[in-house]
Amino acid sequence: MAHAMSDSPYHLPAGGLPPQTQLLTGRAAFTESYAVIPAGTLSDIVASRLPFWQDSRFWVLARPLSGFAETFSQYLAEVQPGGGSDCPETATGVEAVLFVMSGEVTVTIGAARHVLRPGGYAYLPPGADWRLRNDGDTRAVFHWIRKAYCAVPGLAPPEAFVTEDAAVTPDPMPDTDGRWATSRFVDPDDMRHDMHVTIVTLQPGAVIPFAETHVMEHGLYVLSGKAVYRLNQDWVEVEAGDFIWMRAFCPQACYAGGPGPFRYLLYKDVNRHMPLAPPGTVSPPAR
Ligand code: UGY
Ligand code: MN
Repeated sequence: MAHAMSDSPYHLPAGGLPPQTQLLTGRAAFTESYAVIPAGTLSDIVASRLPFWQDSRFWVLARPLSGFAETFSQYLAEVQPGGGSDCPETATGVEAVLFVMSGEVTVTIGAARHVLRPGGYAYLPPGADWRLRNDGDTRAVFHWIRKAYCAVPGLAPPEAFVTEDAAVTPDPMPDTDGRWATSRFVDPDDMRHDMHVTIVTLQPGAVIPFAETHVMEHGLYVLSGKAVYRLNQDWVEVEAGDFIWMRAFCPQACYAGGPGPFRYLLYKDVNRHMPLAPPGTVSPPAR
């Protein structure tokens, strides 16, 4: 499928189908603790369609999978001009983040209409009445991250909000002179939120200096730049348009390679107790 030129600062999926002359050697990997879905694998034949969406297709980058990452699903959505949905979400209790990479989408939340352009970000709480249309004249490409909201008695779910990448001042990580920084779209102290979708920026040569090993899962889409990423016991070279999916406790670190900043959209489940087996479902030890 041919696409109009884009001036997006983020890497977009090309679609199409590789030629018969292409070698099979590539960087796609699915291991016990991480998956790498390189940009070049997002071809026409691996895209899905969804009910009640018109002129749209979706590259499913992550989904709950037993024995692997379990808390979220992430789609790279492509909506043609005039396309969209009046019934985008068909499950109940689901919250979402939309992050626009190219084109223009109109997101209506209740009675409020928002036009989101590249860098546009929307948080949609569980039960939000929302719809989406591409009223522009080029394809729109955006991330759609879905999570079953973990409600807590006594805590109301968060309200919907819309913002953009450029409106958020990246929060420098300690002792890095801002060479590693995180754009946070919600207050980390706000316990109503059970997922953070942030943008991490590392300047060329900056590093995550230890193998983070944590209970939270990640979906990581490289928006721009390149790096060598440490995933469990492997060093993996990644570039703009690649997706990394990390299981809980997958050790992770990186060196940013330059020449430009290495930036990625990062999903992380946060702020909730770990679910335990209900009483009575665990057998007492045999006597
Ligand atoms: O917040 C994080 O877990 C983040 N530093 N992880 C990452 O970038 N891989
Ligand atoms: Mn992490």
